[in-house]
Amino acid sequence: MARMSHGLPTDWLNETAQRELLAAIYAIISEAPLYTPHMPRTGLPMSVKMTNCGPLGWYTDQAEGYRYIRQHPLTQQPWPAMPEAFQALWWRMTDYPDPPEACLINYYGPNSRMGLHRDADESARSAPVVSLSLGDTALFRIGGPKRTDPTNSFRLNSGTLIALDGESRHWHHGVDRIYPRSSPLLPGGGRFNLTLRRVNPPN
Ligand code: MD3
Ligand code: FE
Repeated sequence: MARMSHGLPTDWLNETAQRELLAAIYAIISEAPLYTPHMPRTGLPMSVKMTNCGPLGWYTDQAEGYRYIRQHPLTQQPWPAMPEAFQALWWRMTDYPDPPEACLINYYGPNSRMGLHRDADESARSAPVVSLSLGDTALFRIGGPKRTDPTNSFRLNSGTLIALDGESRHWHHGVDRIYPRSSPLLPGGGRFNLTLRRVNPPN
């Protein structure tokens, strides 16, 4: 594993591995379609579309806000099982003793972005987060524990794996933009990001 200038452990998947994971994502979406999440209070739609696999999935709507739920909000079915190949990314990037409980699948179109935020909906506060980027390159921004801390930006291109662990787990971060047509991986263009998470502390 390498450590980039931002200090986070990173690794890369080759094109064959990327295509295999992409096929698994399309299989999940055929059962658990992408939905548009809505912000708490304002009810404004997010520009990123989402779905999940694994026992728990991240969701937000105007009425109840950010949370993890066990069923797809539209189909009411349990989230599809997490493919072994996704769990393997977790074991490859962390030495956390328990398997991930949630895999959020974010889809970014040409105009999608994600504002600066912290991930704070998991009670397993010391567990790492593992992220995989597939498709178009994203301009990612990461700051510090305070919203006003200085930030660093770097590009996440297709096949990049990052583990957010220790202090970085609680830092502000966001996606400023994606670079349309920067990758040939997705037939219709755009970017998928997988985030593997532990939600509940181990027993
Ligand atoms: C840094 N997703 O879903 S992944 C999110 O590219 C999210 O879709 C972004 O932020 C995306 O919440 C970034 C990389 C990532 C994930 C979790 C983090 C970076 C993080 C948690 C803490 C600090
Ligand atoms: Fe996040």
